[in-house]
Amino acid sequence: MQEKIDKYTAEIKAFAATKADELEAFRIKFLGTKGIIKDLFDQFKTVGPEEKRTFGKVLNQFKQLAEEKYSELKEASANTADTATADIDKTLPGDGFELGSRHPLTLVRNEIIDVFKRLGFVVAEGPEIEDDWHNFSALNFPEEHPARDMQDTFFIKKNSGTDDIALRTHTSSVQVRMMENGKPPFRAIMPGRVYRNEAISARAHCFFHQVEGLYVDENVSFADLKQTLYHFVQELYGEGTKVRFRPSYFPFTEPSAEMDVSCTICKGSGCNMCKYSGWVEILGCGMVDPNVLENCGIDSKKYTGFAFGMGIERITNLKYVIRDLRLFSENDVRFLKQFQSEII
Ligand code: 2NL
Repeated sequence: MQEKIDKYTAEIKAFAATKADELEAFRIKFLGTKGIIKDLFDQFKTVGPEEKRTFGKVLNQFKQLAEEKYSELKEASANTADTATADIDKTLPGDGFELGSRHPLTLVRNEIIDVFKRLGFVVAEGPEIEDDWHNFSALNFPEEHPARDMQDTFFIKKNSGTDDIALRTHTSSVQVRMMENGKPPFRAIMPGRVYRNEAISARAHCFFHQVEGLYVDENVSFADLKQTLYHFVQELYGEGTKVRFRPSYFPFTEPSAEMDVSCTICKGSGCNMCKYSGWVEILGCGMVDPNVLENCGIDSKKYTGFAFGMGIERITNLKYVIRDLRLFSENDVRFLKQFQSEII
């Protein structure tokens, strides 16, 4: 018995497994229910009292040695691991993760919305697929108006003129729906995507984004329009930005105007953003044509209103000096990640 113990003690001391299956074989051989230690203890039961005294201690020490060896190797293998994880260099820095960023059009749209919200305007949205009435007829477009033409409008269904279904060409259709379904006063802005059947280039796209605004109440005047839009420009481009109004024409407003701001890049001294004029056009506006109010069921003798519309792309180009409209829809991350990241 002593001989066996000596032999196994040497074997245990020399054992240095690194693989999990070798370690498991060790456990089964020495510590298993049919293992060597169990066997030795069984033999121990049969020896005389004299031998029991000497072997009792030796056997317990032997058992302890085997158990200690096993737990020591088990712990070591858990730390270094014996499989593929052994190849991982834990001193390397972890993978970073990048935050996304807001699309520049979203940033500018939100800025525009915020200014008007502070003035008490609400935000309204509507469908991108519209019927002729909401996109054209209610807005005083004559039957033969060129804007209805196939070249400008994406028609989904050509029925009989007034029954046509098309992608909306402006968000004015949302204002028509609002006026038809409610009662004045109205004070709302309508952001959204609109579509025009145009060839894509640096300066034109088949879709773009608009914010339109509408204010209808008793005694609303052109002075209210001018003051509201002047305030908007001070908020958006900073105090001291100049504005000027030029007469214009839209079927749905009378009188109509276009509004320019002093060039935000060169402050009016002349640069290629403003084509050396010192002024940049940013929106169209006017007093809502009485015909439009009547078409929407509003008494044009009692109520007047102003409306305006602007392209978000144009405002964004001016703010960030972007010269190619295609950048907005190509989703090139090198372009997108230059804008404010999302802060959660
Ligand atoms: C532009 C010009 C404009 C409007 C939009 C409007 C809507 C209703 C009644 C009257 Cl329901 N007007 N909207 C008015 C003037 C100009 O947009 O250049 N947009 C990009």
